Amino acid sequence: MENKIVYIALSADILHEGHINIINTASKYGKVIAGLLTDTAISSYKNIPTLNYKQREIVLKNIKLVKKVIPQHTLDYRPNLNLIKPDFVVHGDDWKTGPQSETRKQVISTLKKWGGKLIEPKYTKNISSTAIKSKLINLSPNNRVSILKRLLNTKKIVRVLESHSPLSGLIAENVNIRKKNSIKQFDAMWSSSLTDSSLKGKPDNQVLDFSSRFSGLGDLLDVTSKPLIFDADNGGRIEHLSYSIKTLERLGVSAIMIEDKIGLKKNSLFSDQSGSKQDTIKDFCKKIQLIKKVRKSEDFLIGARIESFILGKGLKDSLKRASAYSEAGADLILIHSKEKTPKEIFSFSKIFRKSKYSKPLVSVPSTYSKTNETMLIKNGFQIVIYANHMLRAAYPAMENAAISILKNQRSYELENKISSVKKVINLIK
Ligand code: SPV
Ligand code: MG
Repeated sequence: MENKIVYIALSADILHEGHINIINTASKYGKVIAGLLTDTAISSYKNIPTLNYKQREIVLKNIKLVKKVIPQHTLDYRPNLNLIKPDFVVHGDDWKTGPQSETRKQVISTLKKWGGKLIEPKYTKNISSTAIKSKLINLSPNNRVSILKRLLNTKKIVRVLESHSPLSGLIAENVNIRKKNSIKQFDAMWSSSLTDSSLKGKPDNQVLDFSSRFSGLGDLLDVTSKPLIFDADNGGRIEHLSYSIKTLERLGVSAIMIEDKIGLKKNSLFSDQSGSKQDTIKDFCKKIQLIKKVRKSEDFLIGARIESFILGKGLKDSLKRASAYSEAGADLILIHSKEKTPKEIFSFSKIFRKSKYSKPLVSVPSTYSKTNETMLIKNGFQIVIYANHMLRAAYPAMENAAISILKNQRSYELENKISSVKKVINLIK
């Protein structure tokens, strides 16, 4: 077996005895080459790994029985198999059924081309990195903060869901749909001023102060692990901003989003924006520069939200502001719009993404909701925020339940439209 080559593929985020079993078995058949899944490959079917590629590579390279580590860029083994033509591939026998069975078939038929063989040791039961990680849900704030930046470097588009409570945060955390080998899920949460205010029965005009919103945020972050972007309206008074940044970073928030409006705040989706004023470029840049100066970590991102289209100022003004905000230190640019189509934001991205000030672009498709993620990616957007949908879904559901009880003078008619008591009791494990 001296000159034989054995290929194994793994994520190796948390190394456990299951991995060691595979590596040991593989080493009995020849020289072990490990295909280490890249962050992009991993995040196509589960959460982004805790350790990045470089960190995982160092660990794996220092395992005695692993002779070489190469990147595996997709879940598909075939590109690496065709490259190194191994005599053997070793994989646990758990992939004979389920979503990976197709990959298994591809491996067998590719190996056949040069007479290679698939070896399938018995899968080590009850152990997986994902299971270990779920026990470690209490991420340290530092770990959580940096995830958003890593996602931006890994995913075509970072998908963000509004979360106004710990319970809605758990939906953003856990809901996913699987399609063959890939998984679709939310990558991050949006703390919205609109839905935080509505939840408290107050208008979205900053009457709900940051202290109250931060304390709600603590509860949400207690039970979730995904990164969060905080909608800070216009950031409040510049004299108070450094205190807010300190709290947000301590809580583990990954980004602050500030908008360039001043005066009594009005929600941007109101058709009547009279009385709303835009900040001067100079003053808004001062806020960005201050955040840049006081933040502890460069992984805590500064989002600048441009309201030119909302206030009818047009493309030229929005581009001028984007360049200035980017130069002042914004890490993300949110170009907001309340049009029914993405025409104006796409005209913006077409020019801005080619400029030397280009930064990752954020879209909030509340009014142009026919626009899908593929179209946003094609037009240069890297973050999409579904900014209010959890609250908008909850409100009519609760209202309908109340109306049904009034109409029928009992709750029976509701039973199959709402969660069973048993389901609610078992909701929180
Ligand atoms: C929010 O969700 O509070 C926002 C987005 O700021 S918008 O409602 O479109 O202004
Ligand atoms: Mg808001």
